[in-house]
Amino acid sequence: MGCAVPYAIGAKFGHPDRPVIAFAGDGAMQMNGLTELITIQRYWQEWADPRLIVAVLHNNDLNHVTWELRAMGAAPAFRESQSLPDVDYAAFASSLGLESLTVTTPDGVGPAWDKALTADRPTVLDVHTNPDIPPIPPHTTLEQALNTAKALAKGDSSTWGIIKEGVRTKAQELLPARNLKHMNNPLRSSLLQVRHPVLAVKRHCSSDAGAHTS
Ligand SMILES: Cc1ncc(C[n+]2csc(CCOP(=O)(O)OP(=O)(O)O)c2C)c(N)n1
Ligand SMILES: [Mg+2]
Repeated sequence: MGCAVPYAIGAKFGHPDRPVIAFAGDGAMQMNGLTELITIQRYWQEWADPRLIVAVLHNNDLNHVTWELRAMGAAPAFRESQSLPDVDYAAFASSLGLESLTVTTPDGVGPAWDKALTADRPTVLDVHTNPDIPPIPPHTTLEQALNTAKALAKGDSSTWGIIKEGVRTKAQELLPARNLKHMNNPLRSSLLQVRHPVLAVKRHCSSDAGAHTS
């Protein structure tokens, strides 16, 4: 946690002629990413290709750990430790003279990436995301599933949101038209337009890799 933006800056110094993309959680941005945007503001004009895109996954929650506690400890979300103050990441970036966009709907994702990938300076994409979508790892155990169900049954404040998103996701799988839209994912098609390979930076450090592939 907290490594994406500093690693992205390092990648830019290693390959100033290539675009670099970092995906960062909002908790990580509040930990150190926001201050590292000041580093970007200081140095970006030295880079031959000025594109450095920081996509902030804005869910107002330390979500990885919220889900970890549900799946491993059968513990409902403990808001006092998990919730984050709401911050306007795009406004902060703008105040530094960086490009910025706020994305609040799925349809806004494609155009935002198009703008970021054609910008003449680094960009912060403030992407609002839903903390109630389970980050299901590839090998979920029965114990993890049961723990999560127990946590929700204990009165987790997100119980109904999680059920709603679960039903909606299942319905999308069953409706072919929606499926097609999902397959033609706008981020993927925007990235395919970039001529040189893009360096994507992981959100969380490897110590977390066992539980989630984030
Ligand atoms: C330096 C450090 N502190 C704490 C953790 C434990 N940890 C892993 S993920 C996480 C929450 C991350 O929250 P956020 O950045 O908002 O990302 P989200 O999971 O919400 O997408 C925490 C506290 C860590 N991996 N590294
Ligand atoms: Mg978060």
